[in-house]
Amino acid sequence: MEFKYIIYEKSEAIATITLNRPEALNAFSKEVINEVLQALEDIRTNEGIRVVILTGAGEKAFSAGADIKTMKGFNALKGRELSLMGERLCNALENFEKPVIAAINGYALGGGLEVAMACDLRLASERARMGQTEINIGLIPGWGGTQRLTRLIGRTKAKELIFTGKMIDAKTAEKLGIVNMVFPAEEFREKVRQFAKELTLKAPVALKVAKALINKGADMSLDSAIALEREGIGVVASTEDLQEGVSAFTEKRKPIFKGR
Ligand code: DAK
Repeated sequence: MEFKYIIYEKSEAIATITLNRPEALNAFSKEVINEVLQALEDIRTNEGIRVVILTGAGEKAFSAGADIKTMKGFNALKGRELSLMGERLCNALENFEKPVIAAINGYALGGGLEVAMACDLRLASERARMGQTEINIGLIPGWGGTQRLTRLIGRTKAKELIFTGKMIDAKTAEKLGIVNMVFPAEEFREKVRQFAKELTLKAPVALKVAKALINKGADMSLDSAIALEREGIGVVASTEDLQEGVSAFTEKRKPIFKGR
């Protein structure tokens, strides 16, 4: 597959999508979004790939958000189109049937943070800076940020970040629960890879079902969500991988899961 705005690599059951417009701090244009969606479709149908890493090229940015330069002369139709593109990308990441890790190597601002929040886990370099900065250009988050940020950290802090448009550092983001872990910049890529590698060794069906239950259950009543969990565990209980896990445990060896 040939790409112009992303780098797409596959090795050791991990696919890495690198947003590759460092001269524009990896801002999301329509073309970037389309290429990420194409790569995701390739990963979806590739049984050998178990985990996805989404990151940014260069040392400076994961992504500085939607491409502000394309917003000149904006109107309702163009705004709607931009909204649809971002929604498609965020929904594709959130509903993707394999774990997606956002590796936040630098700035994650506006739409950049919104895309990272649609991923399952966020690992940050200590150099990373994050913010819903849209208010500074007279806008609000438009790719789900008002909702995903609020669900992640609660209304009080979400309002503070969205109303002020201020940037926070990686450690503050970790304390707030926006990122899972922070690593030193010089070992960031390696640490992310190690983390992803661990996930490649877990049972793929169990990961897929756990992800769906956590995502769908969050918007349901506890009773309905627990009923859904019961159905989910029914699916996982019928996998060959569960039998492999049980055998490995009793034989005191590491399991080899096949995703069946
Ligand atoms: N878009 C396009 N280009 C960008 C960009 C962006 N978001 N951010 C940076 N760049 C470009 C800069 O223009 C500059 O390009 P040249 O001038 O060299 O051609 C290059 O990247 C390097 O940036 P700087 O020179 O500014 O670098 P600094 O280190 O001085 O500053 C910075 C770094 C991250 C503090 C600064 O670049 C900055 O403040 N950038 C803007 C960040 C931001 O506000 N991001 C939020 C974007 S708004 C919608 C749905 C969703 C959205 C909008 C509408 N609807 C449904 C209607 C989403 C909106 C956003 O994401």
